[in-house]
Amino acid sequence: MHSATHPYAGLFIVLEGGEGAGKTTQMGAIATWLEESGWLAKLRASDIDPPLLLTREPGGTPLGQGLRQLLLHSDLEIDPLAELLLYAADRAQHVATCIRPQLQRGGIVLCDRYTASTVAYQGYGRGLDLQIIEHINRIATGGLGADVVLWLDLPVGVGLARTQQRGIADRFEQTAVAFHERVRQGFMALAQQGSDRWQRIDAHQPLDQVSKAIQDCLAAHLHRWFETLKKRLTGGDRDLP
Ligand code: Z5A
Repeated sequence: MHSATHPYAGLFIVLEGGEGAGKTTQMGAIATWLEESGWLAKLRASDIDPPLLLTREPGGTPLGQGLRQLLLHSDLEIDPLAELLLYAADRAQHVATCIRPQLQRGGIVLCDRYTASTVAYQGYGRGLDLQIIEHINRIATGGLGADVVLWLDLPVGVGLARTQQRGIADRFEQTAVAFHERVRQGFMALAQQGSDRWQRIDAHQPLDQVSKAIQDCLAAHLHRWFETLKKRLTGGDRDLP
């Protein structure tokens, strides 16, 4: 499971999904659960500091915050290819300055959206060539993939109704429902590729049930990963497979 996605000692967890799926809410719940169930204390005891990095795309770095503002909240017209490259620039900076260093330290990264969002939104949503997207994703990440992808799935109408209650809509929330249906199909297609790293979570349930499903899934990964981490730390080897 672990060595196929990146060579580092840390654990890379990504939340994916359409609008209003509950990713931001569940990021907070996962962080609380990791603290309360003692996982972060175990990492601190192994001198991993910080034990957990909570981050997101776009906008996980100072450069990314500027790009996020342009991408989601400006009135500028953005061509789909330019949009793809701006997400790639955000990701390249994020991987280089935040994600990779945290994984090299042996810590956990919990990230709201990553490469699958580009496939779903720019590929299935905007209709850009999927091979080009895969290539650009590989360039931006240097091939660094997530260990666990939690896909929070729910009907498009339910997710959009949740976000509409918030008031001001961003660039994507103003887009037609058909676009969001294609995005969901994109996530579905990725999930159906059969990777054991992907886990579909039914996000159309009460909050605590979604949290419980996520915890059940993560617990198994965390136990396996921590056993490997301990061996690597004993061998003084955080960076190599
Ligand atoms: N994008 C892209 O096109 N290409 C890329 O490569 C990347 C991103 C990386 C990021 O915006 C946008 O960038 C995104 C895709 C595009 N599209 N948009 N918009 P963002 O980060 O601001 O938006 P988001 O990721 O979609 O976040 P969101 O709309 O806030 O959704 P969420 O984080 O998944 O949901 P939430 O904020 O946790 O919950 C939404 C509301 O629902 C909130 O009031 C909750 O209290 C409520 N909620 C949550 N869970 C439940 C349950 N279980 N029951 C009832 N109510 C719930």
